[in-house]
Amino acid sequence: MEYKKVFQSVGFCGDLTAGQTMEARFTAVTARYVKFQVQNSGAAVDEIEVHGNPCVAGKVSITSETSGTGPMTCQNFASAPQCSAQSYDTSGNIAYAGNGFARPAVAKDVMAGFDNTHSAAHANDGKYGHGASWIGNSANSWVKIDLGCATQISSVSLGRDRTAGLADRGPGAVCVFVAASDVLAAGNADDDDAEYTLVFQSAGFSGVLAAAETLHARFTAITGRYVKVQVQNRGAAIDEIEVFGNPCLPAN
Ligand SMILES: [Ca+2]
Repeated sequence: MEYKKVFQSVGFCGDLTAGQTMEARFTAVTARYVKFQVQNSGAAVDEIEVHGNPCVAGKVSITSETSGTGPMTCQNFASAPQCSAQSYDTSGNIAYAGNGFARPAVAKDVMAGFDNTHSAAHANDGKYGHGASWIGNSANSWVKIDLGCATQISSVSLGRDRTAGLADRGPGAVCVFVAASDVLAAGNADDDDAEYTLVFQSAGFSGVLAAAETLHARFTAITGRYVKVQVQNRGAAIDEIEVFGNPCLPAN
């Protein structure tokens, strides 16, 4: 009575060759205990990985580790920290425009005179840092990302400068919305009120992100294709928006 079956490997032949991983995906469910049953006597499992929302004290949290993984590079501006850009581990980020599914982000607006250097596409280009950041041009500006498929989404993370160079241009209040359909175009918010569902508001967040800090927004898992992140402050800078949930799967 305690456990509910959420996955059965129908169609799986029962053999995993060296190097293979079996991924079992199912509709998100809230639970603490996970039970994994295998048919064969003596079956060997080298590791069980469970993906979902990590345990946290609340729905908004801030971490401050320097989390880039690649070499520090320089782009769009002449010198650091303005030009700093650094790649990071994008493997779990279903909003990364280089993952084969997600599209480059669009925005309500971009800081005047900086259309290229602080473009919307910088919000999901796989790089942290001011040199690879989006900056809006109005209060309550927004960024939208097409994930490329309808999928389960459960958290969003964003920062101002994860290379730890700058700490100005804080976002103020942050809201996250999810939609099943949208006309994804820069500046286009037609029908957003009807199409998008508010899934997160940053209650308890100061509105300021110190250098290297990341805001993690967690919410009840919801199925959607489009993610909209709205920031209160005019001129807020976001170096990258990461979305976590079930990845899109290649068509059979
Ligand atoms: Ca970026």
